[in-house]
Amino acid sequence: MSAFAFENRIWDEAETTPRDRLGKLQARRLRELVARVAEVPFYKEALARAKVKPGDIKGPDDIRRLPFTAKEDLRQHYPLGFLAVPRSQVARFHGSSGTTGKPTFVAYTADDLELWANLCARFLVAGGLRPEHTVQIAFGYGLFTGGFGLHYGVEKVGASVVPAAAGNTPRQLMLMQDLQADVLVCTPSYALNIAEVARQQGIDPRTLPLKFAHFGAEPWTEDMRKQIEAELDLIASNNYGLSEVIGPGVSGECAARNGMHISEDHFLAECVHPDTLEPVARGEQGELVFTTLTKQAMPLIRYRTRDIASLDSSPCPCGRTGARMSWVLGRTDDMLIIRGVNVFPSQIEEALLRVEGTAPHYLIEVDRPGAMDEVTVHVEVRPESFSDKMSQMQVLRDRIDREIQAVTGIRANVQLVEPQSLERSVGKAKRVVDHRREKGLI
Ligand code: DLL
Repeated sequence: MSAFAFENRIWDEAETTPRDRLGKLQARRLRELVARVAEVPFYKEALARAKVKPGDIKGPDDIRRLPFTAKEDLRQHYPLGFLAVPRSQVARFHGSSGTTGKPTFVAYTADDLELWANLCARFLVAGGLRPEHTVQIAFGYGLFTGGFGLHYGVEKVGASVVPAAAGNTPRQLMLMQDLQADVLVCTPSYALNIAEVARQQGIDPRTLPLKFAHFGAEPWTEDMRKQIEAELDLIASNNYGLSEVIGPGVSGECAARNGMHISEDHFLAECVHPDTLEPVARGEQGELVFTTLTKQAMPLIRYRTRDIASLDSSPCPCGRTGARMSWVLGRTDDMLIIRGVNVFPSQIEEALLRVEGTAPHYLIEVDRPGAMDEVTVHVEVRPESFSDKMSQMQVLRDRIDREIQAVTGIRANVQLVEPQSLERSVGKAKRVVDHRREKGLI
């Protein structure tokens, strides 16, 4: 798709605030934020240690004087130690599922919910949503922020919602066809799952009524986008967010497709080296860090996302002035260190999608049977390319092997598996099984 394949519309004038004014607005909001969190025990202590008072904040760069907040800090103050308003002002809770079993809770006041709906409306409109659309939301509705966040965003724009929720794919197809949903909202991996189930039912996915899609909540790649757009014949946009910061609505793509505009009037973004925590040079990849400038119930200062991406604040032809973040390469906690080389699952995805005959379904298994790390990449073969002939499969395997080596620099053991043999997910896809972790080796 070329740039501006659909009309560029802007939801909120604030999205085009000139950058010098934006900087001043951020500084003022940052001062207010520091004053607001002064009674949150974690920040009270951290700000006292850093010897910073609200009046010390003169410009957005003064953010560097403030302390970081990590997921671990939220866990240590479980469940609601970061609440900055009286409990009676909380209108809703959400949470992110934790690997430890307990979620991390986030809270919203009524104003926070209103802001959230507006922020989702921003990226939805930037990605082509119009009031006349019918949007099928196939995200989980519950503690996960995907379902409710997008739901209220779509309603704010004035489009109609089909709150299908995640799962039951045959029913998704029925709803889509019977209600003529022309926009799909879910994870990119679930969109592929929907296309596959359609084919199994004898429906050509390209004949479904879908025209646009807004995907997010998991790392994916430009090649994956091409694949999904071709399979479902729609225009797919990427949007990003995380529950601790607000949920979806932190950033999203516009029609120019050159990164995801961050709503910088509400989230001050930094990109730091994950080890030194020093800012990386502009345009370099690093860990994204967000400060919630306006959130009331549970504001966070310098929250470390663990997401690796880069920032670009050069002008965008769409007129929005918010800096753009690149697509997320992956999370630092999903980064695999294989024989000393850093590898993100998204790089394996990129390599696989370059090879014709492979399906975009894969699972990376890592182990250390002896002294060395070993990586096995299980890759599904497309039904039309699957063959009993060893020689044909060997050629395919060799090509994948070469591509993985070219993209990541590591040798992997490639296992071709039959079509539809890997587990499908209805939400965030699980791409990695690391046996080294189970064995306590990492
Ligand atoms: O996934 C919020 C969300 C819902 C975003 C729906 C977009 C759409 P969490 O469950 O807290 O919140 O997970 C947040 O998901 O730190 C990233 O690692 C990843 N993530 C979210 N969006 C993207 C994206 C929601 N567009 C974590 N690309 C984040 C890559 C993403 N990764």
